[in-house]
Amino acid sequence: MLEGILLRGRGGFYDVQSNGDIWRCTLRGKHRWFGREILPGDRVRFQPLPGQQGTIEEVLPRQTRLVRPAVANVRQVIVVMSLALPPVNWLLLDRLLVTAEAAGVAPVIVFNKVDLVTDAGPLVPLYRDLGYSVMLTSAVTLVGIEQLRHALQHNISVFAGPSGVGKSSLLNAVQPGLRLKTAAVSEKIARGRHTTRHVELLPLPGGALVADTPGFTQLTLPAMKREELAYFFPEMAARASGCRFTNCLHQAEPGCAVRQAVEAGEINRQRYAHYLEFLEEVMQAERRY
Ligand SMILES: Nc1nc2c(ncn2[C@@H]2O[C@H](COP(=O)(O)OP(=O)(O)OP(=O)(O)O)[C@@H](O)[C@H]2O)c(=O)[nH]1
Ligand SMILES: [Mg+2]
Ligand SMILES: [Zn+2]
Repeated sequence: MLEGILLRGRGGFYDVQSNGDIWRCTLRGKHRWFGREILPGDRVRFQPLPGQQGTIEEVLPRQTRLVRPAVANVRQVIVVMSLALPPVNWLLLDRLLVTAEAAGVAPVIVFNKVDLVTDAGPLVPLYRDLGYSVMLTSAVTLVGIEQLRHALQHNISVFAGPSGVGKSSLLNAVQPGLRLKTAAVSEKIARGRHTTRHVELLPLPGGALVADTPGFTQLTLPAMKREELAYFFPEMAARASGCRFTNCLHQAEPGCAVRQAVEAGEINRQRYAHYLEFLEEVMQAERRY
């Protein structure tokens, strides 16, 4: 038996990377898999067959599982936003950060298309101050590409962000010859569909596995208790112990250290507004369970 990582599954075939080779596998005993899922990123055990083929016998326990994109064992989400067109979707950025943290996956924020702006704007340093890893890149001038390449090494990463921000272009810049399809923002809108459609892990030199994903702007927050949300906002988590009530949700409670920090300008108002919006959503979802 060999062990490997599933890169992609399509049409009943599963490509598994093991010791630098790719094995084309099928699933042993279809009925045994009923109701069980197998995702790119899953570590699997397979019986090797002649001609670099095999049968997958077992999926090993997962460390993480992202819902969108559905990839297992992801170590980091590269959240890509564009500083030009399309403009930064700050709400989606915060949503992606919360989603990543809740799944136990480290977020890396990439502000792309720096070649098109003279000033990245006041909110970009905010995220670095919050403790996030922030990169400024250009797939055209290749600014920041080496840093991005380095971050991808020996890791399973997924790229996420709206359509047209340059996720595929960045991967092409990281790995010349990859030739992922890209398309102008205007064409994407005109065609009304994404350039990147299937989710698969691409093996890059340096032991990197990366998933390019179709752009999206809709994303449901993962199920969580309302008290948990503030943990995923570092600036609030750091102050919550100063609140009068231990179960403070930082809405309108008296003696709330988070609100005081917002009033004092120590917590960014937009971030706080997003927190309140997400809190509503989390509470709505709680009622459905
Ligand atoms: N000027 C400039 N243009 C860029 C940069 N990165 C990407 N683009 C352009 O932006 C457009 C969209 O790039 P894609 O790589 O297709 O975007 P994507 O995020 O993969 O989009 P989807 O696959 O639809 O989700 C293309 O026309 C790219 O050439 C950049 O750093 N600078
Ligand atoms: Mg793409
Ligand atoms: Zn509070």
